[in-house]
Amino acid sequence: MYAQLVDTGAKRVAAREELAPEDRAFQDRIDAGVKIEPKDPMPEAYRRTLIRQISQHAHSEIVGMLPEGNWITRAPTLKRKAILLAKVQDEGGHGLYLYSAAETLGVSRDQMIADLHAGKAKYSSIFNYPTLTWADVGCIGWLVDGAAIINQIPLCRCSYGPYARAMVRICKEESFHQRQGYDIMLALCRGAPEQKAMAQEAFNRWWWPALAMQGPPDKDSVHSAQSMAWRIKLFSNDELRQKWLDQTVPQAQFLGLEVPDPALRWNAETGHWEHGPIDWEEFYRVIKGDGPCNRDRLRTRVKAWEDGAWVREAAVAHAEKRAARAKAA
Ligand code: BYC
Repeated sequence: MYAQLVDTGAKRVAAREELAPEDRAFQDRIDAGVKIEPKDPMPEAYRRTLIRQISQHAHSEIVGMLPEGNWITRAPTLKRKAILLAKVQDEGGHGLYLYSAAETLGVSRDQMIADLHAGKAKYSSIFNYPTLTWADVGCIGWLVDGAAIINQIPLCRCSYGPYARAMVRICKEESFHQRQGYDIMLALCRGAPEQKAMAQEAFNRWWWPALAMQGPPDKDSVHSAQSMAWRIKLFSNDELRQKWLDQTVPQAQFLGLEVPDPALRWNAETGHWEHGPIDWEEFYRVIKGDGPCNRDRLRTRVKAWEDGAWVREAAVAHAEKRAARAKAA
């Protein structure tokens, strides 16, 4: 309903016998675990699905620098500031690897950024929430990077070579990000009652958006079935959400934090935690542009792009001069 910005043309997953011979050959390569490389033949819908997902992923990394960047000047100690600076820089690097991976599919970075700035391309819902206290920085690292790792480790084995290789580098850094977030929460929860209260208050605000960020429930997920058939996704949204829940609840218990979900329960039969209903209306409102910080995030990105125009122009002028000099020589 709120999807299909990039219409892949694939409304349902076609059975093998319905596929054209070249698409069947492609599917056989995917099923055999062969990595697809940029110059290999690929169905147009596969290429467009990858551009959609990888560019959105890149935008999430870049917009994801903003909520934490807000705390660099106010980090409580020099050590925390140095760690946070490194983390936010890492996110910028992740965005650049991912834009490069998407460019191998024939789309330019300028086009992807124009789509983001025009509000046509999405980025993760989670970055449309504000960071009101230092504990929010802890919650982002622990909960959001924790969710990102669960989503991204399988992507290291996805079918498209450049995306899978970019994810290997990214995942190495994400695990440090999650640990730094948990470390902030640990310090606050072992601190004064006011610090513990601040940790609980931030946790209450981040819990539900973090639970929703793996995407709509499987029954409403538009792209999952086809993306899983192409091994662009290896796990469904609900499977990823369950893994995150099972990992995170014991971590919250260790911190002594109360999960803000009265319906949360351990199911001894399945061996999994179960959560109460997620407010999907809020999720869709946020991804449509009406979250608490959507306008602010986009305004900041557009301003950064415009303020940086002179750097891009200078780089182009320098490259042209070098090329002209090389030609003359
Ligand atoms: N926010 O059919 P579905 C990070 C959209 S970076 C916004 O299930 P799909 C980090 C979806 O795009 C985190 N939109 O889609 C960075 C689709 O709309 P379109 C980012 C969402 O693609 C810095 C529609 O809803 N990670 O963690 O099969 C600092 C229907 O959904 C969201 C990635 O991008 C959402 N949360 O599955 C710290 C990982 N969820 O495109 C941390 C790569 C869904 O048709 N991406 N939508 O207009 C993926 O794995 C998949 O794209 C998703 C969604 C699981 C996110």
